[in-house]
Amino acid sequence: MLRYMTAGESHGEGLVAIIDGFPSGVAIDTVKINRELKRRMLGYGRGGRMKIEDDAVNIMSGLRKKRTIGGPLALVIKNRDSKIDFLPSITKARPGHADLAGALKFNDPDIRNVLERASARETAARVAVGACARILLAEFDVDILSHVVSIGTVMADTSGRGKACLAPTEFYKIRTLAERSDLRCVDPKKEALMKKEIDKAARDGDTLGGIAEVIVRGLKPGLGTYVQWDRRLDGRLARACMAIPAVKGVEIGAGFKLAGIRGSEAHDDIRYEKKKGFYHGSNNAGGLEGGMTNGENIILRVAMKPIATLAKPLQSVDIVTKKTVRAQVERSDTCAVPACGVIAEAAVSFEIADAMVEKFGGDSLTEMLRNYQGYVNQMRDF
Ligand code: EPS
Repeated sequence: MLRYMTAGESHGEGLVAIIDGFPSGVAIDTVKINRELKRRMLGYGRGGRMKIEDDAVNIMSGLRKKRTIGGPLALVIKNRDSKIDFLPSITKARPGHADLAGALKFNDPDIRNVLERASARETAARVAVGACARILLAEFDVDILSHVVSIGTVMADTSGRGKACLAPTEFYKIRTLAERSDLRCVDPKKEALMKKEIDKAARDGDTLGGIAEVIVRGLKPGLGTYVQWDRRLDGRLARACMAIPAVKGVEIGAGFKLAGIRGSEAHDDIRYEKKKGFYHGSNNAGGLEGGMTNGENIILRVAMKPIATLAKPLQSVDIVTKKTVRAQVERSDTCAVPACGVIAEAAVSFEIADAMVEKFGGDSLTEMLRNYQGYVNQMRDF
């Protein structure tokens, strides 16, 4: 199966990821990976670090003549800001960050050693991994987008979502609008209000969270499985997205709303047309039923809490002197919800690629495509 690990500190030499189990024969264009890395760096409300870095990947293994050969892919992203050994110690724990629990866990009174690895900088490596997964998924016409649904109290107008299945044209329209927007938001009026809210939070020395939505199209039914709890794709996606720094909630399809409506309203009726095959009349399930894809778009939302580093810091304790202090102030972002959406795209891409490898065999792309086509034919003749 596909798996990966990352290494690296926020101000160390760089970030490293190793992907194991990637099929052979896939053309990997680093331009595509770098494009994803750049998307992660963007967004209104980002801090000073993003002006310093120019994230780009170097692939050190697993490729020959720009094609995968079946061995592990080793990805390296260099940090420009790499002064880790010269940074001062920190003892004033920031509420909401890993600082206090990390210092206690690793028995280390210098929070610097905690935050260097706990920093969301590590997500650059996850995005590079997700970009490789995305290149694999493109071979099967699977496509993925994210857009920002809310920042603070400002909600974009996404009414109608879930009522009907997204037509491909609508998918690409959402993507075009999101890519054009500073906040990855498809609603320009609400985007303007979101920017105002971010400006106000910055003036107040405060931070803001929000919600980003990921949509995946082009999926066949039957990825993932209900036969064992830990192989359910909904659970795998939720875990991967919940593991993004600052994410406190993951919702699939109509999610929490489903708890308050009747079954007759909640479930997506099943239809059949010779040309289309089986499909659903709506998509409250967010493309997942019984822990498997059901052939509709996957729709998933991540709720990001406000960034924990505040310019006007909260009350805390100095972990060495035990005195009441104001928390450490570090360079940080006012709002990183657009980046969180891009990271969620990467997390989702990886989990879906893993499920594809699981279903269609992962040694070579040729084998996967043959098995995929066989499955498509099997469903056509069902
Ligand atoms: C980030 C890099 C970090 C932060 C931010 C995200 O760099 P630095 O600490 O040098 O400014 O800007 O991390 C956090 C907000 C956090 O809480 O960890 C990045 O590359 O995304």
